[in-house]
Amino acid sequence: MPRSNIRLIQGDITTQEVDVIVNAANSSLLGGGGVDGAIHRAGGPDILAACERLRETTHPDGLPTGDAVATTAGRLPARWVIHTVGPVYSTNEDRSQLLASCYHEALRVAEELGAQAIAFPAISAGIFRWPLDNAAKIAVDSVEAAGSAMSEVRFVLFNAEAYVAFEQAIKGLAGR
Ligand code: AR6
Repeated sequence: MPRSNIRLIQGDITTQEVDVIVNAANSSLLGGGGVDGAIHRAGGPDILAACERLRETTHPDGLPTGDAVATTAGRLPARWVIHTVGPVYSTNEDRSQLLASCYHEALRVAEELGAQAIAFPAISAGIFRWPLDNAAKIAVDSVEAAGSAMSEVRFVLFNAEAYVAFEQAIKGLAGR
């Protein structure tokens, strides 16, 4: 049976009232489109300022794919944004482990912060072109495998198609 701490929501991740929201960022940490753009717009300039400080201090070369790092959430209802960098989808190379690592690392950093509830978008499933059904399966399997003690792991899906893909992935867990 899947762990009961996984919850699916269709909506906008920037409005979620959780301790941590996860950003599908890029290695520069300096913003972009998709959910990254939405988080910086809604959260205001403090998030970018914190990312710039990371680039000047601990992350001069940027954030490697599959890693995660926390900043303030600025004006968002969450307390922290955890930025992670998903892999660009490739048909030549299996990058599934890097995508799984985004979920594991984000959960690890969230637990270090003492977070109880975290919200994830469908990392890599937009501009980075990962096929949705497979991105959903990797996301759900990774969270399940992490066995996080967090009270809630919420996937916030932007449209009905993504919601259904995650619903199917959870059914896949239940069938095992
Ligand atoms: N709330 C929840 N999900 C969203 C939102 C939102 N407000 N906006 C988009 N999504 P993407 P990636 C969904 O492209 O594929 C950026 O430029 C979207 O429908 O945001 O990891 C970064 O800087 C899709 O299902 O992230 C990187 O350069 C999912 O979020 C690059 O895009 C992820 O889509 C990262 O690409």
